[in-house]
Amino acid sequence: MNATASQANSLPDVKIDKNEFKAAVIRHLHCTLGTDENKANSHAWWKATCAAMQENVLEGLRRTQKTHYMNDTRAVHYFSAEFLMGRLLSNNLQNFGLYEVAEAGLKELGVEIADVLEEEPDMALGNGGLGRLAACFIDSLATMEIPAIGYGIHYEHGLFRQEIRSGAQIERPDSWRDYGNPWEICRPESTQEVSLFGYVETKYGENGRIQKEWHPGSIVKGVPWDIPVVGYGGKTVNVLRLWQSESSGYFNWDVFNAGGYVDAQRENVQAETISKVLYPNDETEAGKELRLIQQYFFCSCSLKDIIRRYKRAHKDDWSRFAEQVVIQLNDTHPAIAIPELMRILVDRAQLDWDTAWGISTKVFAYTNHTLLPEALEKWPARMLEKILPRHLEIIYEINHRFMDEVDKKWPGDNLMKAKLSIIEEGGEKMVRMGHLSVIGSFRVNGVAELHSRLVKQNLFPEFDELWPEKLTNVTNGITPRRWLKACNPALSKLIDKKIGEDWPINLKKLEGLAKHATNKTFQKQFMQVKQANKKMLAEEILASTGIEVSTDAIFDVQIKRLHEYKRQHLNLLHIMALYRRILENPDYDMHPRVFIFGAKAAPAYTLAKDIIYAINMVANKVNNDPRVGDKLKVVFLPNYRVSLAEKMIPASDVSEQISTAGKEASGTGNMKLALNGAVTIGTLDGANVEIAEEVGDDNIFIFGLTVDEVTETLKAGYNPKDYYYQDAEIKAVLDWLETDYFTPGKPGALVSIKQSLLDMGDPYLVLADFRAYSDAQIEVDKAYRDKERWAEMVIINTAMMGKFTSDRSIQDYVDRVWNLDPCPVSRPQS
Ligand code: CR6
Repeated sequence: MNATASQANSLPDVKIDKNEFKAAVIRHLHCTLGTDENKANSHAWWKATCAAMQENVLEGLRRTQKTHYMNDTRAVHYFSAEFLMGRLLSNNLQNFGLYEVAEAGLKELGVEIADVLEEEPDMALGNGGLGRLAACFIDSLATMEIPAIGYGIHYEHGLFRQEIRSGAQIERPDSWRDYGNPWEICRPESTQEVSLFGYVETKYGENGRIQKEWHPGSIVKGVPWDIPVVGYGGKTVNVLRLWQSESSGYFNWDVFNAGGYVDAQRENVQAETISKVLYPNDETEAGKELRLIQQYFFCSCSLKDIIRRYKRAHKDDWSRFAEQVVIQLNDTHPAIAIPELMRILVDRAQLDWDTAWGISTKVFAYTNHTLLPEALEKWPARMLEKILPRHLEIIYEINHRFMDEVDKKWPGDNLMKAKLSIIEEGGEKMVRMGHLSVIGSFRVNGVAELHSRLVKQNLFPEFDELWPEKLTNVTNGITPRRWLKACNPALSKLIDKKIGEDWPINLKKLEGLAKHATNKTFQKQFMQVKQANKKMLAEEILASTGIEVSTDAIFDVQIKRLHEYKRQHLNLLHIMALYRRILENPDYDMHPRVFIFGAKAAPAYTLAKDIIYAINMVANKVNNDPRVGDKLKVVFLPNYRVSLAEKMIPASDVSEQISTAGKEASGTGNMKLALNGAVTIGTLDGANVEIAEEVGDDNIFIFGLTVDEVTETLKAGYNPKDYYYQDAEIKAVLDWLETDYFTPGKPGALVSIKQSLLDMGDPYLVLADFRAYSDAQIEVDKAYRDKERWAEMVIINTAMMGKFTSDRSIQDYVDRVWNLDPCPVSRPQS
């Protein structure tokens, strides 16, 4: 299945030795940083090490770009408003096969590599799963030697840094490049200009053809920054190109002349603000003018960049454009690229509409990442008209022609037209970006089997009927280079010894571990690694929260954005129930457990912030209650991010994947945790379903309502109060929230959670699933106490995660969507 990856790559071959590496680091310490070994602090060592690495990276980049240019290859362009890259040094070292060389070299210079790596700020240009998926995908694309470019926004501030003060989340600005980022390269020579606002003039060309001319009210510059993306083996080095906005200093002459002076002033967005900050909303639509401008800004820059490159080889011959270019739209955030390409083809290149549409609909493919209605982007037509007047016209034209098609299929069916139209009428006229994406793309995919089925059945059933070939599935994946090899070196080495070293590019090989799952010696080795990882995490927990935890306890981990549908509050209610059971019966029989959370809440999502506060308040009480001792601990690790995930995941015993069935499109944390030997407790939602298929029912704890049962329950008129009155434990725990037991002197401080569950109708069925969850947790407890049985489960989980490498996802995209070939880049003989 991973033919491309395994063909294209052997294991990373070491190109430079320790002494050369040391010399390069020292040279950069002296000549790039102007310091020396005696004065340098960890930060300087980090920068010098990055600079030394960057020499190899840039050589690979040059070679790759030359190879791609010479071969004039078809390439995929991954358009994404988010790339959650995390740290790059350790990854780049690993991918070049130089990690051990660097570790030993630095040691000889008196420096610990771990301290150096800790200096690197995370590149947090994303919110959560969607952004991290984009980062995993570009890693796989480079590893599989596929010509690819990632296109996005060079946010000055990525996702906010989370601090916890008196239990509550405080947001602080993230500044990932305050002291300069050693990996990025500015390319001012490839600057693009982007138009905004203004008006459209209708003219008649010489041939009598109607000609549209957009007179923009404002023009901004987009300056590209390139981040090299090193494939495993260090052969292909692709690029992530991120656009930064700058003022163009352009005077709005046209608008001024047309008498729009006041408008011109009002519409003059401050150019620099466009790429200033990442919107911190996960899933939910931001609904802001600036957000739409951000989307258009990076799409327009990227399209112009692609076209510039295409024209270098093909001049004005558009006939081969769709052969050379495929653009993957990561959610609807870049959907505005569709009318932008049409505008360029029709207004600029003067192609007729049908030719332009023929090209455009062979270029775009769209990935849907959610069914949550509040996350499906819609923009007021009025807003589009103001910011992008020509694009609105084009969208109307696309829609008009599409409505004709609908009429052919369902003659005279106006309800159907209203349903499928890009324009939502009724209240304020809205432009549905999801519909635009489906209509303008040749392929649409969901991100897990279950999700893709629901996309077909519930979200876009009529589109599926109209174009039966268009909707498909590509199950998400994760890069095993970062999420096992780099983050869990001890386990990686154990695996290397057992099954050889090429599993990072052929993850199905992990299945070779399964036959050792019952082997006592191997179990012991595997669990020793887990224990050592738990010790490291315990130290981290102590350092960052002051909480002491026992590594003999079960480390039960829930890490993901905070959202009601992900149900961190279900976890919390269960913790409270356990606490109550212990108070009522000091001999309550359970294996000690540490519940560990990591989660950021969108700053405006009050209930999500309340849940964080509640977790911390409950933690405070439980952790300091002498009646509880080591049996139960609760830890909320602040500022959850990629680099923290890399420490938590290898140390986890239990993986909490407890979303309401039908709500989590896929999940990817579930894959990372299972890959590192955590056993899942989860609902039949998203990719959990496929994880269960791979590991088998005996090696996962599935509980709760299925998608169909959720639907039935809601249809039957779900009343959470029934559960409240019928289950004494649920009642006691919810009532507890209303007292000041956890918030001394502040009764009612946690009441919003109870209200959301009882008075607001418990939209995510927390109470309906509580008992099943609690029972499943009892099963987890039992299973853990049988050491051998648990070790077997853990090993099987790691062994059966082969399917979830992002190399497989990329291969699926290649086969089902992109239709392109790898382009091997040779490395110089050393
Ligand atoms: N929030 C899904 O919710 C999925 C990722 C990547 C999400 C999550 O289940 O794994 O995308 N959706 O496909 C959106 O961001 C819209 C996410 O990360």
